Amino acid sequence: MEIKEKEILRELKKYRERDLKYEDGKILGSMCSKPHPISKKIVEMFLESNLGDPGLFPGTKELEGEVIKSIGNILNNKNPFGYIISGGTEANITAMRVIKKISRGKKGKDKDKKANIILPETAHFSFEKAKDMMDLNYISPPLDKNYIMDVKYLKDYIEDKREKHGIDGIVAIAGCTELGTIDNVLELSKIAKEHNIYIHVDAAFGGFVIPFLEERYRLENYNYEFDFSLENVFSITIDPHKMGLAPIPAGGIVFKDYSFKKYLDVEAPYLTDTYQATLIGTRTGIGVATTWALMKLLGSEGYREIVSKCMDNSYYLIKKMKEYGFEKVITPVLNIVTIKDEDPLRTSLMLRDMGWYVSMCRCVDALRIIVMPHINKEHIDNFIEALSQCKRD
Ligand code: EBR
Repeated sequence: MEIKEKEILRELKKYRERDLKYEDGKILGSMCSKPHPISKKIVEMFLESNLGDPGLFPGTKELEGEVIKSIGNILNNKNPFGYIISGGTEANITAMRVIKKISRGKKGKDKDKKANIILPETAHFSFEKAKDMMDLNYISPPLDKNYIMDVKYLKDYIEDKREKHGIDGIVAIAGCTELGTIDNVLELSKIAKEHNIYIHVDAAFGGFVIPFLEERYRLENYNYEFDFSLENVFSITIDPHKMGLAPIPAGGIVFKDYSFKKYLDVEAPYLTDTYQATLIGTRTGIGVATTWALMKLLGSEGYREIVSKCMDNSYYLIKKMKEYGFEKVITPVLNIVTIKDEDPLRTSLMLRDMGWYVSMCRCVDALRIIVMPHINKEHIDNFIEALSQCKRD
């Protein structure tokens, strides 16, 4: 038996060795990073936990409540309600489910009408999945010169009499996947308040960055506000498995308060709880425990240090780009750097042949580099050399 086990593990190792490693510094397009080392022990400790049946795991369930409280704290919410789930995709789908349910209630006899939701062009593709499942109608206003939703256009659109009663939700992004930009949630909140519209903020990436962004990295005249202190922000996606350094799976969905639970609950007669609200039934408590531990261990100060290092390296990359004659699309808002490129697909494939993994923007011809905690200045030096070699070839 023992020999068999050893053989199996050896076999597995061979597969695992073919994977890229974050510490090699070649993964430049990922929003995940090497999990914090404390995670290993916690994964083992919580291996069999299942929050799909919380009555059997009351300790883990209590931890989830505490984590949501801590996350609520960084999002300016004293009474948060939510879950640590599989990731940003599940979180966004969950929020769309709530908007759809509320809109059905409002539409009364027209309840089969689609929910109309304003969503930026640059929104993550998880919203496409929600649309397929729930038959939603998305309206995408143009982007302004800062690559965020054009608020003026949106205001006019909503105030247009024909549309006035038809908008059920607005999705704003705080840390856009492509460029790291933040929608002007402050202005959106004013419009939403006036017209009684639900705002969901997708801060899957930015949620563990913006609250810890030091003043010196904040751009002038840029609006960084995105949380529950703004009226009509009713839900926020915030993923510990991105900049929170937790291992996958650890996504987060947080609502303004407990009253939103009723839109999610389904009866679950054979569980220890009468209702289940999460999309996924059987779910591990590992994300809850690791997030709880990391928030305690690192605290605001620890996260601030991590974010500052990433921002510092982002500006270092910008400096190197300048030296080598590469242009940025925008000054980085968060730790995402964009490099203008006439043929980003070709360049990214060339880079891949040289062992570098970068990704591309959709809304502009550019490469995008996510300067995650596993990236250091030496990696950046080597990358810039490789990029300039691509351009010489
Ligand atoms: C990027 C996920 C990613 C992770 C990509 C690792 C490449 C990697 N983004 O190697 C936003 C703003 C996102 C996002 C994912 C999701 C979905 C939602 N919103 O379900 O955890 O940037 O993948 O998050 P997920």
